Amino acid sequence: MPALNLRNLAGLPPDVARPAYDPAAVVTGIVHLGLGAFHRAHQAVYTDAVLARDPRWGICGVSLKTPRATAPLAAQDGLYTLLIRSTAGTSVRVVGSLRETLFAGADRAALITRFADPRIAIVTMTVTEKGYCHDPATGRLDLAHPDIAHDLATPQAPVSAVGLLAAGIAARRAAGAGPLTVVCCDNLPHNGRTVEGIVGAFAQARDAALAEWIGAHVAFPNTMVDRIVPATTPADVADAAARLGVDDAAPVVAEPFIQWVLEDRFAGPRPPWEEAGAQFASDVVPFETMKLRLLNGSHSSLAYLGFLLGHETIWQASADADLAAFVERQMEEEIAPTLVAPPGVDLARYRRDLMARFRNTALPHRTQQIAMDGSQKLPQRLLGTVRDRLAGGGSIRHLALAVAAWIRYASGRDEAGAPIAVSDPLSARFAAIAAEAGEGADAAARLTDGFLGLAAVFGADLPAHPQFRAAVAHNVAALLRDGARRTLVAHLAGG
Ligand code: CS2
Repeated sequence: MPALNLRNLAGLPPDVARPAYDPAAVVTGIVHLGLGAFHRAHQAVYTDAVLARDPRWGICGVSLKTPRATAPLAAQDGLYTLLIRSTAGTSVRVVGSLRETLFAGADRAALITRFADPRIAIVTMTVTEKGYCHDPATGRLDLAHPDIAHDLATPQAPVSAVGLLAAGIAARRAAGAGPLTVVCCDNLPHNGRTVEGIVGAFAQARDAALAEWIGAHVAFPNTMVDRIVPATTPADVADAAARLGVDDAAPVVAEPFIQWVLEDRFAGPRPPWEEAGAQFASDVVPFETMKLRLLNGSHSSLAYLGFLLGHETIWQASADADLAAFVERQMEEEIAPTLVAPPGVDLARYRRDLMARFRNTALPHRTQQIAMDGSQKLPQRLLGTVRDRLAGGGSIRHLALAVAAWIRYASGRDEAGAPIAVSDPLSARFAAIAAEAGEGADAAARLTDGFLGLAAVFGADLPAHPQFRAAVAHNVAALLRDGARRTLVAHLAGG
């Protein structure tokens, strides 16, 4: 079969939605760093929906680590399929907003030069939590990170997203190409402000005048992004081809739900994303805290406990009555009380809708995928909530079980004693802690002490908090002794 491209776009089957504009007539106005599935199912879709009205916002999509996405997309003129899956069926849409692709590993100089184009006004980013090379517990740049040390030593050949951004902004400043807006679309707390601090610290270490220019000319709005987008599987690739009648090597799959709330704080022009359903707000923090704590906090809880219980996907974990009862009670009793409802949002309804989204059987989302990089995710998903609960004198018994499930998972052996493929920047530390904890009666206490000693995750305050330490230790011991099922059942019976 021929591959999807601009020439065969018009001949696709009639039930395939396609761009309502001529992709060839679009001008590039956005550079996007991190060309993974999430970007292609989220920001690129909002942009696709407004290009007919305003063709200035084509996207130059950049892959940082591998050409896995850029190579097929370049061969397909940037076109790809979005398969939206629910129990009601699948809808199919070809997205055309990706007008250029670059692989930073091969096209670094071209990429840095791209920032100096005055028609480019926005840089969006989805580089995952660990891509910011920061300390997850504090949100500050980790100057000791090997990629950051490399990029400070050789600023013209950066390997990190932060170093690339700084090099690009320096080129823009030198060219007099005008102000820039950097829109972080990763699940970090106060993501705009956090990235502003990280990029500012990097620039400061490189060149104080650059840091000053960034302070005056680059805006970093906070955003809340939401859409469940599992990794694409070979079955999805086959399904896209069957529906299109041409091959697509880079389709993405997503749920029907989509949300984007952006702080209205841009340094220059921007696409009219509100016409595609995005919300602009003066304060995004209540939206973002709600989403990180309720959605992502529950997702991680389902992933760790679900994995230990033998569930491969989130919908299977959510169909487990004990586990569903646990995450519902965790949301209602411990997470929701820490939140301020954002304007127009009913938190009880939001929680119910989340459970329905998790139960989408048409969208297998692997617990192992969500379990990745827990060291980078726990602080904003579970530990901020723990801190607020402790400060207010509230119970943390559910949260402590979720944290213990992470420790049990990250220790690297499942309940049958088989190794777990733990993917995390700190996985070598985890393995050392687990080896040191060994077996036997005190293993749980040693494991708990070792993990709580990870300051990048827990900071200095939580390990010193007797209630938190005791609750986590109790649950780690129960998980090791009794297994996840008996621990969960006893937990639910315990009040
Ligand atoms: C998930 C998120 O992989 C994960 O850790 O929790 O990617 C989640 O699906 C999205 O944030 C939903 O918006």
